[in-house]
Order: sequence, then C-alpha cells, then structure tokens
Amino acid sequence: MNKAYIAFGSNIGDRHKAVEDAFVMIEQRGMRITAKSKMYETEPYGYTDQPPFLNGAIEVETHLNCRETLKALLDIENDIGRVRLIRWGPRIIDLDILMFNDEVHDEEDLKVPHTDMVNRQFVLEPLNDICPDKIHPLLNVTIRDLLENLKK
Ligand code: A4P
Ligand code: MG
Repeated sequence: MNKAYIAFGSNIGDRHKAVEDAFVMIEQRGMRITAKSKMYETEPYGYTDQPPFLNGAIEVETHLNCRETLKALLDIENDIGRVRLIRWGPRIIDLDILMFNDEVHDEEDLKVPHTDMVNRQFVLEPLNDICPDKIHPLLNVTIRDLLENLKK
C-alpha cells in the first residue's frame, strides 16, 4: 500500500464546498483519506493580486502508483472546475502531490517531493498537523524542522 501526502488549495467560489467535493472524489478514485489537517486561510503567495486561499493537506493510502495518483488528481481538478466555472476561468481547486512514500520523481510533469513545498508555510503548516515526524526524502529533515526553519 502506498502512502501519499496531498496539498489542496482553493481561492475562488465556494472554497469549502470545492474542498469537500475533492475529498469525496478522492475517495471514489481509490484513495483512502487517513488524516486531514486543519483548514488554513492564507494570503496569496507568488502572484499576490488574487483572493485569499483556503489551504490544507491530507494523507491518503492507495494502490495507485505516483503517476496514477497524479492522473486521478488532475481529473478531479478538471471535474470540479468544469462543473462550476466559466470557460477559460481559473480553477477553483489545486491538488498537488507533496510526497509519495519516499519516492523521488524528477520529470517535467511530475516532480515529487513538490519542489517548492519547503518555502511555503501554507503547505508545511498543515503537513505538520498530520505528519510532523515524516522525513523529507531529499533533505533528510522532518516536516516539523522544515516548518520551524521557515518561520525563523
Ligand atoms: N506537476 C508536477 N509535479 C506535480 C506534483 N507533485 N503534484 C505538474 C501535482 N502536479 C504536479 O499544475 C501544472 C502541472 O504541474 C500539472 O499538470 C502536473 O503535471 P497546475 O496545478 O495545473 O498549475 P498551477 O496551479 O498553475 O501550478 P502549480 O505549480 O500547482 O502552482 P503553484 O506553484 O502551486 O501555485 N498562495 C497560497 N496562499 N496558497 C496556494 O495554494 N497556490 C498557488 C498556485 C499560488 N499561490 C498560492 C497558492
Ligand atoms: Mg497544481
């Protein structure tokens, strides 16, 4: 059985509903949610001229491999976006694989662990809720320590 950590973010429309819909679809597609972080209201990072985000992270167990998991998450993003958004409008849900077992993938369309997670408090804070002792497979540091370092 594989264990994955997935980040979610939403900043348009009914954000809580989008997240709840995503959880249901994740379970329907062969992933069992085994832990959920708290929900965080966060200021936009990077491109800042956009509404605040609802962010969090979940732990899932799945028989899907990493690439199959990515495919499932992209399908869910599309399903949620297609139902609720105007054409060409932004998506209301972003689902990123943060870590997948201790695997390392460095391909154009699949980078795991997520490359920018160590710089993002809105990722590390929820991750710290659900797996503070998990060791980042490339950096060999716990999530708790990554978060503490970022806050310094
Ligand atoms: N991809 C590669 N690796 C992965 C992975 N580990 N997990 C590829 C998921 N996808 C991965 O992603 C584009 C492509 O990344 C996918 O097709 C997949 O093959 P996307 O989600 O369609 O595009 P995006 O959202 O524009 O890019 P990305 O990198 O997800 O955006 P960011 O960098 O995550 O920025 N501020 C706050 N406070 N909270 C947020 O959640 N999010 C963003 C989005 C900006 N600022 C934010 C937040
Ligand atoms: Mg994404």
